[in-house]
Amino acid sequence: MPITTIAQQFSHTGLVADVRTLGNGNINDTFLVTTQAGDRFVLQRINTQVFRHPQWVMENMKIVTEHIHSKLQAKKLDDDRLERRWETPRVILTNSGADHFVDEANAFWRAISFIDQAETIDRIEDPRHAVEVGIALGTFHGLVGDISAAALHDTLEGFHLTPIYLEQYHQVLLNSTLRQTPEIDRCLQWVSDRTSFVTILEDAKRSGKLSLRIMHGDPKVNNVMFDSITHQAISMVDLDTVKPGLIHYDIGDCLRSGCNIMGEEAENWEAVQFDIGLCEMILQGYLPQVKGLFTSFDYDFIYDSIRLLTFELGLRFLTDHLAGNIYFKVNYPSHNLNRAMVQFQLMQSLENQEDKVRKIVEAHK
Ligand code: GN1
Ligand code: MG
Repeated sequence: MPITTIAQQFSHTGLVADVRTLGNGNINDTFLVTTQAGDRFVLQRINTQVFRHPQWVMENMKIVTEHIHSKLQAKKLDDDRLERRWETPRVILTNSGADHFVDEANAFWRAISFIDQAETIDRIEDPRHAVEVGIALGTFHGLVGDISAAALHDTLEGFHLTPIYLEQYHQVLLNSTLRQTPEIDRCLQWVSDRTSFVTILEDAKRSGKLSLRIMHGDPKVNNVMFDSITHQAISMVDLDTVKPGLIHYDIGDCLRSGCNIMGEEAENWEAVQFDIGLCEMILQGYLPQVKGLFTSFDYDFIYDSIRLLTFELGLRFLTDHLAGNIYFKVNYPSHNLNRAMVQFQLMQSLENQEDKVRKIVEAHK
């Protein structure tokens, strides 16, 4: 079925004029649809190998976006002058009122609103963006902080549970026939030196120090939208992974993404560094927004969460490389290996700056 026919299912304002690829997601396929009337929306094909229950993804997304939307509406009514622009993507139903469309090849499609007059960046180049990234994640956590974790489905079992990724890595390693190279050896060493800390967040969860909340699940820099004119953060997008979890997965993921100036796709991984100045700015944006939500333990685990999530993503890329690139999309055979090395190098640079990160957190308590 041509993609315009699929897009047409979600178009309420006339004929679809154009469909083009949008962004560079590693899992789903994303398109920008423009109608003849000039309206735009986002069309996505969900990777059902990863998201085994796409209906649950839609249910979570509807609960969260409706919750945020009604809060924003109430705030607008309360004081008709919102302090800053803030928007949430919203689910667009098909012409027959469904929240998704299954085509004849059994692919799962859904549409969401397009946020206009906004842009995304893959890496933080202007330090002013760093504070905004922190404000964005904090605003999001604040807006969803009163949804009970039990209200959402677990759409991706094991997502961000590092001990499970470590088990999968050991399994894959046993069966891998890949030739060992100096790069792979280096990665194996990076992992084996750190296996004892992989349970740190899960242990904190089990002992009640950290509790389940609603997390974004993928708050990397290019999932924050900035107003094209003011350059203020105005939305957190890519809500597929919104589900019960620790907000520390988000904190770690956001900082490992934001503090890597060279970006996840850097080719010369050896030059990658964790930028402590950006870390300070992101936390300076984030922490004031979550003051009301945070316990003293929440502060204590910030450093560990950055370290763990950086390690975890390196491990996930490495495992996928060893397994033959079955999870993340790749452009060349060693793409996931290179991505893994970027994360491990970033982690090592962060480890060398542990004291500084802890001091920044202390100062913002
Ligand atoms: C994947 O597809 P994308 O880019 O939104 C992944 C994230 C990783 C990210 C790394 C469901 O997200 O966990 O952090 O790649 N999403 C899933 O770029 O695995
Ligand atoms: Mg994502």
